[in-house]
Amino acid sequence: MAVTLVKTQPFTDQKPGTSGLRKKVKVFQQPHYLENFVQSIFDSLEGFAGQTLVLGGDGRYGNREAIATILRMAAANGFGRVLVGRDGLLSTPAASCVIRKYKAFGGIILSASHNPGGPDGDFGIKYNTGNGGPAPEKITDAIYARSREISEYRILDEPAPAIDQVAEFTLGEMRVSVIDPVADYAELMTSLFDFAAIAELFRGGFRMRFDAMHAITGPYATAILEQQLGAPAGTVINGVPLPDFGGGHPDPNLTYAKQLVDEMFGDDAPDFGAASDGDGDRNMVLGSHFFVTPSDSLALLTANATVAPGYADGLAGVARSMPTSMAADRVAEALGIDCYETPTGWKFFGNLMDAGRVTLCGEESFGTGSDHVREKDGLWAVLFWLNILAVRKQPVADLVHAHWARFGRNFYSRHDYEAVDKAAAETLMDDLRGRLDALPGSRLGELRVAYADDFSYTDPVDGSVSEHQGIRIGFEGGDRIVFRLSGTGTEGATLRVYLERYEPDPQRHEQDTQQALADLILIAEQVAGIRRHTGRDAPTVIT
Ligand code: VG1
Ligand code: CO
Repeated sequence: MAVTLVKTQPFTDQKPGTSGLRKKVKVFQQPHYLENFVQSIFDSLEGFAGQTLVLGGDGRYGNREAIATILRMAAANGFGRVLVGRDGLLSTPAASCVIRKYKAFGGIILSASHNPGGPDGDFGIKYNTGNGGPAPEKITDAIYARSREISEYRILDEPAPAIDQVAEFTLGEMRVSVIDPVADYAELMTSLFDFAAIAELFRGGFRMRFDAMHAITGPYATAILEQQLGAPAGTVINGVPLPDFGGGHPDPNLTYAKQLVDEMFGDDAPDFGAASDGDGDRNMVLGSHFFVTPSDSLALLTANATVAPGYADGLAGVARSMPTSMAADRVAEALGIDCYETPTGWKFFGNLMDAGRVTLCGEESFGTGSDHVREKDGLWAVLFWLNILAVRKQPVADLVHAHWARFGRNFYSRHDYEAVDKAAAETLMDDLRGRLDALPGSRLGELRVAYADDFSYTDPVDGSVSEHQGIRIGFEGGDRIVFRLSGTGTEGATLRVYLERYEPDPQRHEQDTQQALADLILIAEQVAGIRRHTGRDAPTVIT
């Protein structure tokens, strides 16, 4: 086996963010850029000689070439076997499923998730550990440290085999198993949900539209919804994954999933609509003329979980990221189960799930999942909703209204200011941080500040501490504003402002969300000086 040791220089910018290393394709195209990061991953791990690595990606521009390179590097670094998705494809949740099922040492996922693709778009890479989940900060910090001092990487002197068919190869001394990207995942889904009941729902004329946004979930959704569950052909739209996602922005929200949203709010709207993102871990759920916020979705799944066979015994607990609305907290309280509040990013849920403390997790950013894998899972959430709809036999809007009537409604919205000047965004955050101590007890608008802090999280399982995870301003009565800078963007900075108001009175549940939050939106502008710092009058995206 001929291994080449390639001399290289460190790059200074390979610090993983909320979910792996994400950069413009152009940055990844620099010679050695990908290789340096992959070698830094391998150099930060111990004990993988002869072990199995899972490899796949969301199919975006550059995926195929990166897969070939990583196969040759895995062989040169001594992995015993790589399980790679056919054509280099694996959705993020499917990769997590495969890592767990085959007890792999870990996995490399090529994805920039909801970020646009194509030559001018983004690329990304992340490492997942043997539990199937994103590497914790201890490992991502080690990878970053290694990337700052790397001087060579190892690569096999042999081309990687074609991986367009399920097959077995050897590459150097390493086994390469090309697997069907959908099969293991689909099997896991059948073990969790009542497929017979969902198939019956479709037989009864229930109409659904699933927008795969030309991203990775197309093949998964077509196989499961149309082929296994019998939904009519055409239920899945934009189902063919394309390297540039058809020029779109594969982020399932009211702005970017426009085709689906137009249909769900149009004449003759289907009963149920859903979409997923670039790598298949996000979901958006809609009823006819009705949008379900991700925070409400988590609360509703928690409240109704036992209708699904995989959750019939009840939930150990539930977790949500800090900026996610507190709707799930009320359900957890009613159910008598624990509710955890973690920083943004799925990596913080892993320990809680591994320790058996939580079953369901969710984020306001269209992410929901459970301990069936260690990633959020878009299609899983959609199947969970279908299972609930099949059992409850009520329209989506009625289910959500009944939920609000019982638990109260958490009006919730996120305002994103994308691609703002990085220094300006950091100054805004620093300014605000500097004034936090003086805020409690003061009045902002008509509201009195109950607390103001920079969120810090101590992992209850391993005691690790993560600081500066978002600025929270909480008001008497439960209203909240949270400010965070995104850790997934690749252009300037993205300021996220999260707004929440709890409304127990069902008479007031029909208000428009932005109206219900209007005074909080004003307060956010006043307290943070968004316009003054960023020059922006309005958010780029409102979800
Ligand atoms: C965003 C979301 C966060 C999510 C992350 C990865 O991070 O806010 O909730 O976990 O994306 O999602 P940030 O740092 O930009 O706010 V995905 O679908 O990219 O894997
Ligand atoms: Co994603």
